[in-house]
Amino acid sequence: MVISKPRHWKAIALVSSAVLVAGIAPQALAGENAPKGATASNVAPADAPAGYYDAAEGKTGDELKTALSGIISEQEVLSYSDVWDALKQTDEDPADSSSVVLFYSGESSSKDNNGGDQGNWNREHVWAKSHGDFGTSPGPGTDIHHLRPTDVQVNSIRGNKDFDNGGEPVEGAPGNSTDNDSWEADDEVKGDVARMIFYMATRYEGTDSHPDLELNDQVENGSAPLHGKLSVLKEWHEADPPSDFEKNRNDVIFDIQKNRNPFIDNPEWVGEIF
Ligand SMILES: [Ca+2]
Ligand SMILES: [Ca+2]
Ligand SMILES: [Ca+2]
Repeated sequence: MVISKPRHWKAIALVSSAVLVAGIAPQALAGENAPKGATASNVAPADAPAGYYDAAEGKTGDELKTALSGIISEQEVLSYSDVWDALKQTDEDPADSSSVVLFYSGESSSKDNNGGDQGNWNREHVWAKSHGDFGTSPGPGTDIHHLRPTDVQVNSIRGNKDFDNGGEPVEGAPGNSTDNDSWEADDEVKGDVARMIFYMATRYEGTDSHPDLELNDQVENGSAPLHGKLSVLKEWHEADPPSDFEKNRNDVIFDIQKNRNPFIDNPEWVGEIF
């Protein structure tokens, strides 16, 4: 059940400022996913713990990517059924602890509205799981860094398309566009998409039992372990820097899965690696 469309982040910024002036710790989350009137149900974002990225210190290019891959590969691995409960925490609506914010549309939906029917939300694989054909067994297909609660029908329309600009507005998520071979995410989540794809390409290097995931500059990648388009995703990353909602999500995932998305913590690393 869709109950509201939270997009009014400026009001939250004002509330945060007022709270600061009053000398009380600001806990409201500013960002595209913080609805008007949001109150503190999540704590403010934290940074990576001291030392987390020490092994990446001073490195650039492929050496940096290898170091980051080693750091973020130290993680808990969830089952696909664990993912339901995890997403209820990672994507909780800051204005309503009984709801999640749906990806792409920005709408709010009851946590209990998960399922496979029209009007439900389900588990969107932002890195399309057919790209590398890894399915939903524990591994990349259950990695909550790139899994998001999404309206069933919107998820179905996105399918396994690569990301690119262009197309017609998507029914049920009109800020997003699609054509026969690609998906353009809403401006509010363009950078979120990009950083999730960069995370997947860095985490999965073929050094364990999972495929080496990488980016290329194409669409229609099919079942190859590749996702496009690199040039567009780099633009999206620049245009939409990490929001407080996205940073908080990284912290919640760190609690659950025990690893972080380095490109949310250090956006400049995208240009060093990709
Ligand atoms: Ca296209
Ligand atoms: Ca964003
Ligand atoms: Ca890789």
